[in-house]
Amino acid sequence: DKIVKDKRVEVALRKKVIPIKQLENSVLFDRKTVSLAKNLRNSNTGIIAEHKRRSPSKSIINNSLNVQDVAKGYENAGVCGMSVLTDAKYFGGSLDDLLLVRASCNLPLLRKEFIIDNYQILEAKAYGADVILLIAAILTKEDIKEFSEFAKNLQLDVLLEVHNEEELNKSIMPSIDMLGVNNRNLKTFEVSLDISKALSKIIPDEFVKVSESGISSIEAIKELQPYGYQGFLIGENFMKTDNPGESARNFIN
Ligand code: IGP
Repeated sequence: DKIVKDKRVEVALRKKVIPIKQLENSVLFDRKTVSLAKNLRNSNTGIIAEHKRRSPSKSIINNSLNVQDVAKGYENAGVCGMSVLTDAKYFGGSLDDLLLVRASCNLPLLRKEFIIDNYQILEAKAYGADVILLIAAILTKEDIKEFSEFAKNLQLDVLLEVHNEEELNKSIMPSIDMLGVNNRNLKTFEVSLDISKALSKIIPDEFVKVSESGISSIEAIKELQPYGYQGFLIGENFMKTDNPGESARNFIN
């Protein structure tokens, strides 16, 4: 679809500007990563807080905050990890956001991106990420295997995102650490926690289960925990406020 086409053009350009060798030689490339999956297993709140300026479904969410302040606020609140949108066109993010966040906190960081090429995984590592997202809806089973194994070799955790049973079935493999169920349909933008509830039953126990999108209350988390969810990816609900860190803290205490 459209996003994948845009990404292929973007990645081809990026490769010309910053060659692979240069990414591999960067200082952060040798940093010891932190495991988000491990953090989630040891937590009883499991919040992954997202930095999100805007989205295709909501347009502008928050354009006035400094990304480093947001990161420090989330870390002080005691979240388990942070997700940083790096897509510019649809979400107003960038790899510089990721770098700035890396410089301001010690949380495990997820590069939130439409990954279609190993090059983007090298970028994730070079700009300070600990985790990559793979979206089953835009990848083949072979892609998922290639990208997840590539990430594991770089000591990155892999969060694989699904929205239905078919996507889940092609995604079960040992190189995946966490299975994320997106409650939002990426085509219609409709959100329902029932998606997480239904799919939880067919996710094998060895994967950390993460529920993504449309989570706007502690009650929603309480509702999902009995289905085995240990991670909750929350963006808009925190970012739409003046103080996302404070909003996250309210979900933890
Ligand atoms: C966060 P929300 O509804 O709390 O802002 O959702 C996150 O789940 C969402 O940003 C997301 C996303 C994605 C964005 C989930 N999967 C894939 C871009 C691409």
